[in-house]
Amino acid sequence: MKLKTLFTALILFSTTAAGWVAAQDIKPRLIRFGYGLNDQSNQGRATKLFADEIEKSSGGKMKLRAVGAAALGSDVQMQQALIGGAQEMMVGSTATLVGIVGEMGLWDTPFLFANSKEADTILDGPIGQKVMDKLRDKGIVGLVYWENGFRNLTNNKRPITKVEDLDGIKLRVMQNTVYLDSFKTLGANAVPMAFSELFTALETKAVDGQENPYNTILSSKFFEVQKFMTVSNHVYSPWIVTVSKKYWDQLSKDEQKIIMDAAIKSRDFERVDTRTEAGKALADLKSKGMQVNELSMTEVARMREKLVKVNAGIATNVGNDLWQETQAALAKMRGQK
Ligand code: TK8
Repeated sequence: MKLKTLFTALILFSTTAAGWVAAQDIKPRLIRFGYGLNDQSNQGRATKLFADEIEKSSGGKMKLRAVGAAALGSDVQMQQALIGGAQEMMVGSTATLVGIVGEMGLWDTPFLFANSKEADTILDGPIGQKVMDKLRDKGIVGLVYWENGFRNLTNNKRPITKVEDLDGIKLRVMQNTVYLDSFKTLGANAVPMAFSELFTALETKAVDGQENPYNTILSSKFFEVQKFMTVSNHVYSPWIVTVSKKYWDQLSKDEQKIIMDAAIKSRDFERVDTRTEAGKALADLKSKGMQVNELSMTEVARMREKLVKVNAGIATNVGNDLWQETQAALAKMRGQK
């Protein structure tokens, strides 16, 4: 009898408004976080750390549900979901944001950064912030840049030892005009395509080649479907961690801080992890059977020479002020060495 009373009381309590609100409060805030690579990749590892940090520092009140391998969609599809508020967060290439914020095309400038120190300084400094802040008006909040890395060419036709070797190679590029123009200028038959479709396209020989950092060539197992790799380091590409502005604006200042602090930790971890992996990846890729050659200094210089006219177009598209400011900041850093 006593037990039955308690039971009834419990049911009554849990169905009252107060009980319902209390239950809602305990429910963790679930953040859907999408990314394009698999969970074994540098992107996957940093996402795991980011998720752990958020859960830890929110005392379990906030939870990141990370979904890799583009299972929530390609970079472009996820960006749209963020803008619409159907998805909370993602990490992906800045290159795929160029259609939304033209200034993002700055990072796709071939040979913009000479090394990762230059990349970190510019991306984490006022210029990187300025470009990131442009996203807000479009419904996206940028938090931090992660390293995707310096990109190298792979293909199934031949080793690229000189610019002319790119002639007619069907090369998948990221979906923006800078990449398209750059590789067309170099003579390749550039095909824009979402990353999520790339492995199959290489496997079925719909395209001959692609370009990505060592880490991705390794983690996405492109070595299984690509014979030649050419070390060209033709561009440094960043990833960017972003939040739906609709979601961000609903969060308290404390909740925003938890996410931001975790994002900074994930960035610092990700860069070290990516660079460590990249340092070993070349040997790994060779041992997996890839035939690797390094583009000579002379050929790199020829490539840069050909791409000068692309740079003029980028300057116009991102705005001359931003272009000049970036060039000046780089010149200053290089002068200080
Ligand atoms: C992953 C992509 C990838 C990028 C590409 O979603 O598309 O080639 O390098 O990292 O953003």
